[in-house]
Parts: sequence; C-alpha cells; structure tokens
Amino acid sequence: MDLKERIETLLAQIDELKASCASEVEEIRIRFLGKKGSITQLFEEFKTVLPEQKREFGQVLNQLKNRATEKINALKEEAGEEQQKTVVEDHTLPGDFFPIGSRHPISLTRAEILQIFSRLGYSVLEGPEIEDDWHVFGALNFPPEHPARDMQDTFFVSSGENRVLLRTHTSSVQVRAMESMKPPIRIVCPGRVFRNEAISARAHCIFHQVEGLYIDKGVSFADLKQSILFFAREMFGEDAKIRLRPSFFPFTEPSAEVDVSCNICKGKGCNVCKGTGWLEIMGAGMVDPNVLEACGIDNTTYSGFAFGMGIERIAMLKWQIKDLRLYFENDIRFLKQFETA
Ligand code: 2NL
Repeated sequence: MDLKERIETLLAQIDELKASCASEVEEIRIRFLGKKGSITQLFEEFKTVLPEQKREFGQVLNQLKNRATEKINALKEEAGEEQQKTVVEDHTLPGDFFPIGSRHPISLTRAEILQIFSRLGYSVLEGPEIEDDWHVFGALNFPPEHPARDMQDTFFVSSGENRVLLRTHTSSVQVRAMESMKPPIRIVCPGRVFRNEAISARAHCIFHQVEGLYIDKGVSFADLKQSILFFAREMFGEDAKIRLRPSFFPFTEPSAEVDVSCNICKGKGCNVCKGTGWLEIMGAGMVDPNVLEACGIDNTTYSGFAFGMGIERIAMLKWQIKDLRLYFENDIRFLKQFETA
C-alpha cells in the first residue's frame, strides 16, 4: 500500500471509531497518536517522501492528525457524559450506609428496671451526684465512726465541718424525697455513684445504681418479698425464684441480701453461679425507724421497705458480661452486640 492509500484507510477507520468509557478512548489515542501509533509512524515516513511531493502529503497528513484528534476529543467528552449520567440516573444503586449506633447495655438495663417498677406504681426520681454528709450518711443511720465514711471509700470534694462529697449510693435522693414529700412515697432512684476503689474486673470507682423506696401505713416485709419476686420474674423470666439471706445495713432493719435462681443452669449449678444455683442481685430491708425519724416521717404511723441494686451487676447476669471495665471502655466491638437488644 502506498502512503496515500494508508492515509485513506486510517481516515475511514477514524470515522468509525466508538468508545464506551474513558479508558477505551485512551487506548484509541495510544493506537493512533501514541509514540508508536499509526499516525505518528506516518510522520516518520514522511521524512523520506520526495521533495516535490512533500507539499501534497504534508497537507493530507496534517488533516489526518487533526481529524484523529477531533474524533478522540469528541469520544472523550461522550464517555465523560455517559459516566455522569449513570451516577445521576441509576436509582437502583444502593444508598450510602450510615451506622446508627446502639444503646449502651447500662442504659438498656436501667430502662428495663425502671419500666418494671413503674408498672408497680413507682415514680422515677433523680438527684444530685455531689452531696453533703447528712444526705449520704447522717440521715441513713451511719454511726459517726462507720468505715464507709472513711477517706478510703468516699471521694471528698471539700473537707471540714460541712464537707462536700460524691454520693456513694443513691439513697441520698430517697432521703431528700422523705424530707420533702408526705407518704405514701413510692419511688425508684437511678444514677451514678462513686467509690474510692481500685479498678478491676469486679470493681470500678464509678458505677450505676437503682434504689427503691416504698413508705406507707402498714408496709410489711411480705410486701418487700412480693415486690422483689415480681421484679425478678419480669427481669429474668417467669421461672425465676428468689431467696433472702439475713444481712446488715445501717439504714434497714431487718436487712437481707437477695439472690435469684441462676437462669443459665436453671439452678443445677454452673460456673456463673459457682455451683450454688443462685446469683446475688440486690440488698433490701425494712427502713430503719431511725432513718424515718431523721427524715421527718412519723415512724409510729408509717413503715416502709427499701432496696438497692447495681445496674452493672444486673446487666452482667443478663448477658454474662465477665468484666466491669468493658462498660467504660466503649470498644465498638463490645457495644455493637447490643444493637438489637
Ligand atoms: C445494695 C444494698 C440497699 C437500701 C439500699 C435504703 C434507702 C433508704 C432507706 C433505707 Cl433512704 N434503705 N436503701 C436499703 C437496703 C439495701 O442497697 O447492695 N445495693 C447495691
């Protein structure tokens, strides 16, 4: 084929070119105009053309190059538009995924506890985390030398006559309620509490409590037992049983430690209940008459019961969480497991 024929063949090829994406256009450009491209090669060969023919061939060669460049630019533009169209118009593409997070096991458990007691007619009451000696210890029948008042257990904000401290239990909220309300009083008090303890798998210096208080005429220990049994069945399933062991708290008399039957081995004994078939869930008792008096409630007319539980502990039993520190680390792999809880 002579030069003229080859130029004509290339011109026909260029008119027919099609491309569906930008990378195909680039391939075409390399094939024709790249360093070793067919048009580039013709320019090499043009150097050997006889001087009298140079004028004629030079013109057609330049025309060929311009046609190729125009065509490639047009294809480029088309491919770009095509790509944009896809993005704008394809409504079947999946949307962007936004992670919505999940509620923390402590808030889930807190909400469930409060919900159960609200069905028994309890109101939810919150109070200050920073307290005075009276509301945390004095009104609750703690003797002046009680070890819980010690520096080792309590965080103090200030010392001296009217020392200010972080509450070690939410009983302080119940003391405030008794001081300001007339019986009947039926409240649950959730909140953060603070103890000066070394952090480990089983202890933390900040944890969460729900305390409950019921004061009226003729409230008895039988009422306490039935209310706690109702709670245990709602929280751990209708087969749940409870067991009360004698205990001591300065603010209740008599006092008890409450166990629930192990919901993992159904009471047979496993490593969670350490072979006993029982798990401790709370402390409880009849409000000490000294506490009622200190809070301005007539202890000859009224009686009441109170109880207190750690939310971390209830959540541990519910989901077999083995280490308290998991609650505070906010490791997304731990938190994600409660997405549907
Ligand atoms: C526990 C034990 C308990 C109370 C808390 C209480 C509050 C008032 C009066 C009397 Cl104002 N008692 N609270 C009673 C018994 C036990 O908590 O082990 N908590 C985690």
